[in-house]
Amino acid sequence: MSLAFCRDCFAAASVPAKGHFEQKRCRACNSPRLAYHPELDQLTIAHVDCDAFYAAVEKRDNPQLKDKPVIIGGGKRGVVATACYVARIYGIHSAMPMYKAIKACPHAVVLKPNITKYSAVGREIRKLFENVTPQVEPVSIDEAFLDLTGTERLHKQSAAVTMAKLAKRIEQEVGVTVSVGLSYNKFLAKIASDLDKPRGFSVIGQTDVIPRLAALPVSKIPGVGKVLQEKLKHDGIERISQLQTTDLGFLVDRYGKSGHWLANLAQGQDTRSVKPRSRAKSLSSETTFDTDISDKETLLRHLWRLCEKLAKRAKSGRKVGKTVTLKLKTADFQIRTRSRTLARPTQLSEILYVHSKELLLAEADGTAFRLIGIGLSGLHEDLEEQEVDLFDGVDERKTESERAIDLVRQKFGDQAIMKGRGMTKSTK
Ligand code: DCP
Ligand code: MG
Repeated sequence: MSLAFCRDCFAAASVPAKGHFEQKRCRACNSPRLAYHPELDQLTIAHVDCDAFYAAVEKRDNPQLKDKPVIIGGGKRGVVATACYVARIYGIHSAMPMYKAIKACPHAVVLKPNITKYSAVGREIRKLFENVTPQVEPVSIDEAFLDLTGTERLHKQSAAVTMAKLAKRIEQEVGVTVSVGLSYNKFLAKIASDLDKPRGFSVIGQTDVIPRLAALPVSKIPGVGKVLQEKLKHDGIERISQLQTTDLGFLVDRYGKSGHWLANLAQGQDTRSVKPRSRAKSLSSETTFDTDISDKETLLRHLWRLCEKLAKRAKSGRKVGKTVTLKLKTADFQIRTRSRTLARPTQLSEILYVHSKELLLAEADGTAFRLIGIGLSGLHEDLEEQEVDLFDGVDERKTESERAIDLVRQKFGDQAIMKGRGMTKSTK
């Protein structure tokens, strides 16, 4: 397999046995889009991310917008969701307040997001991913990790060529462009996909990992948010090169577990595997009591814990579901199930709790129960987060606070925040 090829016609380019690859254009089609890396035939972990995704879909559907600066955003939060690459020339970026964006580029075309449409496009793209490998881990509406290990024999080409062909196919069949990062682990693949946007194809191997990372600011490390960036800056660390040379003991002293994590990533070490989503159609969680329970408050406390547990599993599998089912087993082993279908799918414990609580209160008439369980069915994947993360009769502040807590737990672990309802007698 070749170490260089053309990303337009896929012709192999020859690489001199010694010395640098200096060919500028494809000898077959004259395209300048050549891919070369000394380890090109060995790297199999890819990250794919669509370019200016929402804006790209809108441009696809209205060719008059093709060369215009397009901003998608506004709505409730009044911020930019994304800006096309023309608009980015004016300094516009995601999460910028809309008024600032319009000030920077008054002639921009501003469109409200159509999440339903973007989700459908996201699903179409995912099907194409799954054509090349079953090992696809979607990360968000427009990005995924692909593990192509072992596909070389099947496709009779390197993972690199498979990915370049996939990118071309997405352009032709879906009408949006993507950027591909190829490496030997997820962290590096993700870093790589961002290096050459839009329509990019970047490769990071063992031979160049250290200098490639060294050139980047720490903010490029996924998971290094504003707070950690500030703390690092305070310690004089702004670039990954500095993490590479800082004493591990110092990093661990200052940042605990995160110090280890940062030090490993700075060397390009990441042991996470690509995890395809499970295809479960329902999730459930139940508990059998040591002694039968008839007290409402005690049952509600158990119910809340189960809701939290179920929500956690739904979130980690990125699932949302529409039907909530309460299961009870009486002291004499009679099973009662009560279900409710929600107006909108959810994965939030607050919403699960509000509905299952009503179901439970209708049953908790003094009967002694030996088991309580909760289930969520009608599952599908949570790619339409903005669409499904609605309130369904639950206090909006509660759902927002649940999202905020999730972020903290993701970073610092489950014990970082416990909700009072699971610990005290209050079941509000
Ligand atoms: N998005 C959003 N709000 C944000 C960031 C993103 O609503 N703060 C939405 C709009 C994006 C989509 O998610 O189109 C994908 O996010 P990306 O971060 O991948 O950004 P883009 O695909 O728009 O641009 P890029 O080419 O940088 O990936
Ligand atoms: Mg994107």
